[in-house]
Amino acid sequence: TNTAVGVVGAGPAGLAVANLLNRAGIDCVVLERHSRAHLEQRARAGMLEHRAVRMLERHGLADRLLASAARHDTCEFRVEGRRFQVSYADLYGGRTHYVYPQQEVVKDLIGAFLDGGGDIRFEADDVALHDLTTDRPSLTWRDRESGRERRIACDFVAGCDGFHGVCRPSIPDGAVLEFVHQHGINWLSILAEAPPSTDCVIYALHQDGFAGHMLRSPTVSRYYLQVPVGEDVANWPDERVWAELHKRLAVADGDWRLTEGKIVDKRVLDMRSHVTEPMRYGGLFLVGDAAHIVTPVGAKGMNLALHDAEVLVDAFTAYYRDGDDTGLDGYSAACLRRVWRAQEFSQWMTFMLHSPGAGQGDSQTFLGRLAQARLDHLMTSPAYAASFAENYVGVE
Ligand code: RFL
Repeated sequence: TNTAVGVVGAGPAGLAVANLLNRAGIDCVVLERHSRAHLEQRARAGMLEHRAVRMLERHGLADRLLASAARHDTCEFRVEGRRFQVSYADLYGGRTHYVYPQQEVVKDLIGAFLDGGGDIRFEADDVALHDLTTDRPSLTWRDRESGRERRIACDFVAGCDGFHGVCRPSIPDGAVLEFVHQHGINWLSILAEAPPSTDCVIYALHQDGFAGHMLRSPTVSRYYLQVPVGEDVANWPDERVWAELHKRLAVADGDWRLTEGKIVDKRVLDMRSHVTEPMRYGGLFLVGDAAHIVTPVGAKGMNLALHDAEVLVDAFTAYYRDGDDTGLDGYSAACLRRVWRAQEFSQWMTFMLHSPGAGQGDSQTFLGRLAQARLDHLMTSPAYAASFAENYVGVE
């Protein structure tokens, strides 16, 4: 078989590429390691920027999202029990976040693609990329059910298989630059079957470390706790998680209460950043997490993936319609501009919310005081808050 674009990975990036290609009348085949059922219940991100939602809407992919997502216009900071809210939508032309779990985005995109006659091969094992620097790259894989080896030739490959995928490692050593940064911070990430105890995201600074309360749905919430680097999740039985959340999120006055629930997922996240430059090697275009990882602090990952997908499909459309390859040549630079902006903002926010020695007996540091000064600036300066709002809800 042949196709125009071979897409590896059916996360937000790969599914957005596939749907937009389908709508542009460009043939593609998607290869995905996991089953459809697995993808449709894999909980990860949950905050979509105004811009990402408008993009999905333009392509007729946002009906269910617009009918059911909560819109968010405010976030709250807590500093040692004091509360402060930033109404970021008011500071950025009324643009809001949409709270809609990633697995729902994935479910909608799989449904729309298959309804439109799209071709996804789930449970594709041992995907391999070949002849990327020729005009006829190809993909091979083994179909899990039948055990049969398959091959497809294509004009281009869209590498949308996330950070641990096979596409980026298919690029020979030295052919691209890799920028890597470890932020020296770990989070315990917790997903619980608990209704939200807040109507906006809470970022709390405490001498024992950062705590966050994110929203996902009326019955599920996500929480984060800063933990020592290299922490073992076994050190965090559920009772300790709740005790720590109660303590770090507590307010000095008022009657705020944290509602507990059944913890369904608990894992340690290492705050790291990674950028591959350029996001292209021959006929392979890297899209989303396959090309770049940002820390989850600013909630940018899924939004960047959707932006890359749109830029890439615009470029493919110009190529197939007019024979114009300037968009393909400019793909990497166009995406990286937004990627680096998101990296800078995420690093800015990471630094503001984490005293470097917090919880490790060393909260009185120079960098800790700088982080406090940054937060104080945000709380007192409308001009600074407007700049935060633009970055947080996403530059247009
Ligand atoms: P994905 O979602 O990882 O999808 C990659 C797909 O490729 C498949 N795959 C393969 N298929 C075939 N062969 C192989 N060899 C393959 N290897 C992998 C995988 O099964 C998968 O289906 O990457 P994509 O599409 O680039 O999307 C990126 C987002 O998933 C990611 O950036 C976000 O989840 C990051 N993120 C957040 N982003 C936001 O915008 N807002 C948030 O609030 C937010 N919160 C988060 C997050 C990520 C988190 N974790 C778990 C890392 C919260 C958390 C806890």
